[in-house]
Amino acid sequence: MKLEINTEQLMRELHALAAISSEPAPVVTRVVYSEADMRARAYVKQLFAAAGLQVRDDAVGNIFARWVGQDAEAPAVGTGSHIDAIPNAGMYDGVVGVLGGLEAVRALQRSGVRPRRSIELLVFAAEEPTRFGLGCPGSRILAGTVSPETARQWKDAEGQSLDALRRAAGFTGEVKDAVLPQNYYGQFVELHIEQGKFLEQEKIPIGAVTHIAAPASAFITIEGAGGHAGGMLMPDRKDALAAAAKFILAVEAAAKATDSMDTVATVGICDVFPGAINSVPSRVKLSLDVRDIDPARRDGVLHELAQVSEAISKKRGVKIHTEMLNADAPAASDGAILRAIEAACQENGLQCRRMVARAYHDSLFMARIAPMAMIFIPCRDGVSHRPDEFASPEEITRGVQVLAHTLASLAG
Ligand code: HGY
Ligand code: MN
Ligand code: MN
Repeated sequence: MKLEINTEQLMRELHALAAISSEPAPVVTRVVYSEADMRARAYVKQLFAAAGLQVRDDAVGNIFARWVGQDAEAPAVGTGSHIDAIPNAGMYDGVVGVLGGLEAVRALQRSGVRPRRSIELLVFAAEEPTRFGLGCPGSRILAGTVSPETARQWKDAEGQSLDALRRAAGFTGEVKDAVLPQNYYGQFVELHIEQGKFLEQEKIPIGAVTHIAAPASAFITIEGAGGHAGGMLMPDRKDALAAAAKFILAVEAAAKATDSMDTVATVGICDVFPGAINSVPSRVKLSLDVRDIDPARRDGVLHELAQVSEAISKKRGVKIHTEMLNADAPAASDGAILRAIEAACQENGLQCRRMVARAYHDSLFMARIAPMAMIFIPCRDGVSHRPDEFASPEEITRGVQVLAHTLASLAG
């Protein structure tokens, strides 16, 4: 089945969406429930409606756009990704899976096929941890991996709850009704840029993702004693930033010390109080992000860092408090979907390699309620979460081609 992908239209839509941002181009920033996010949602929803899809929002802002199949009652085949973007991001992360998913559906519609099962395009409420410190709030909720009560109380840096923010954004209804029943989807497939260098280095156009690394994240607060940068003698100091520096280097060392390249750890946030040039820092708030496809190895790093905190606290007389945000299990893709992706590559004469997803994705949580797999396309130099993030129209088109064929074979 040869499918015509309308690359021009898809690229026009990608660039139009990229222009909807709370930062001037070429930066893309779209934090969930922000004004830019709401404009982006309106933009994609009118595209879905124009494609004749049945569109609905759930109580937290997950968007569902359904192409009803011949057997409307059968579990749908799901695809999709996210349109939220962290501060100072690029225009492809997540969006390729949403607008690419739409173009895959339109290509199937144009080819005249009518799938036996419905194909549903999903835009997750948010994939990025920017707002609540926790990634994938939307898919966590719809996959039922968190109690609706807990989710409603997730707070942002200003102390606004998810419940208040979602209502202010116009999402009504009960959060508990956003939880999907177990057999809602028969399968879920997500198209995404790799956000790594493997495919580009190997000159391979398509990745079939076998595992999604499991993230664990935390906030670490280090409380010391402030004082005058001139008057406070060194032996009298409990410098919270100097203690944080020791901890940050220990994070890097602990990730490097495991026997695997699959272990990664990052301190991405370092808020210093009072942050004055002539004042000894009294408090520092750090973020911690540790990932691995092997949860035991990842938890070993967390355990080691807990011991490091103890030692720093004793030696330097500072208090260190760790607030774990999440420690999720990794996800393994479904063999049958991987084979469908590989068959689609074969049909299109495209080389395909099985690989690991080192960034997490909403598919990590979709795996809790349906067989899941992901399709990766290369991105230049593996760059992502930066305005110079780039995937070429050809690479995106190949990804959409494979996704469309995979959806068609899964939806019968
Ligand atoms: O952090 C991640 O892995 C994802 O891009 N939010
Ligand atoms: Mn991202
Ligand atoms: Mn993403």
